[in-house]
Amino acid sequence: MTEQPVVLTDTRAGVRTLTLNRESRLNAANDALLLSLTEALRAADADPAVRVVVVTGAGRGFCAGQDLGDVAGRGLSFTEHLRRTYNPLVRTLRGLGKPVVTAVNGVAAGAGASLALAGDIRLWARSAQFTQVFSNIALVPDSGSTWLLPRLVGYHRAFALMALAERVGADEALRLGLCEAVYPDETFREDVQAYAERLAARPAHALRLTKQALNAAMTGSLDEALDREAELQQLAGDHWEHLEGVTAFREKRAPDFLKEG
Ligand code: T3D
Repeated sequence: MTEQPVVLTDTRAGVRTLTLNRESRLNAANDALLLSLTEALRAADADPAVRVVVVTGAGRGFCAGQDLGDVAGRGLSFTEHLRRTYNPLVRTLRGLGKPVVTAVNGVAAGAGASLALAGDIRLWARSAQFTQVFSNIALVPDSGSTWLLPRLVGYHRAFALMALAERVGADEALRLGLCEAVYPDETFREDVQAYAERLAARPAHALRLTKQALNAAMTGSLDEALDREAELQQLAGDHWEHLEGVTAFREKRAPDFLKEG
């Protein structure tokens, strides 16, 4: 019997969906999954037919974090392991030149919760859950959670979520700003595809520059952001997408940002 890939790839209408595929382990991450996902993200970035990337999970889980059955005897320190697997994954995901949607279909725990936060857009199914489970096994949050979570919810709430590892459901996630929208479980995959197709129809070059500006602004000063915006605006303004946007506005029609894609 042929073994199933740990990451499934599907492309429809400019949307590349990457599905974590270790269903019986709630898509807990082993090295094969982490390296395959990183590779798949890089391939999506390089493929001109792809305008938006969706990361989701097979079955009832999004990702249960590190596969705890895959740790013993791996012969790497924690530091080495993070540097070789999770860190390149998170850097690749956050640095992608295309919008990334994390479609959280079920439980997101540990590094899986970090991954759920790392998307540019986070869409949740009604039954999804988020838990900073690291302290249950006396580890510290990794894969970017210590950077992203306090920026979303503030230091104190982040610490409480990390210290108590309580599960956060969809309504609270929406209230806390851990996701942009919640959809019914029954229609989740179609709702995600429809959202991603809306993103795919937006101006790809301008969105790439927008991500660059926002990501840099998250660590810099207002002064630096103003200077960067002025530089990136020139790149956006010189691009055909801008001419199309302005022409469409004048002609009172919807812009077509796909025509040169
Ligand atoms: O380099 C390094 O190693 C450091 C990196 C660390 C990164 C991390 O992510 S550390 C955190 C690791 N993850 C966890 O500690 C999560 C452990 N899992 C849970 O706490 C719970 O399973 C969940 C909260 C995720 C879901 O609970 P529930 O009740 O919905 O499901 P369940 O029944 O506990 O799990 C279903 C199955 O998935 C079960 O297998 P079974 O009994 O049906 O054969 C369970 O053992 C398995 N599973 C769930 N999470 C993991 C897992 N198997 C391996 N590793 C897991 N992380």
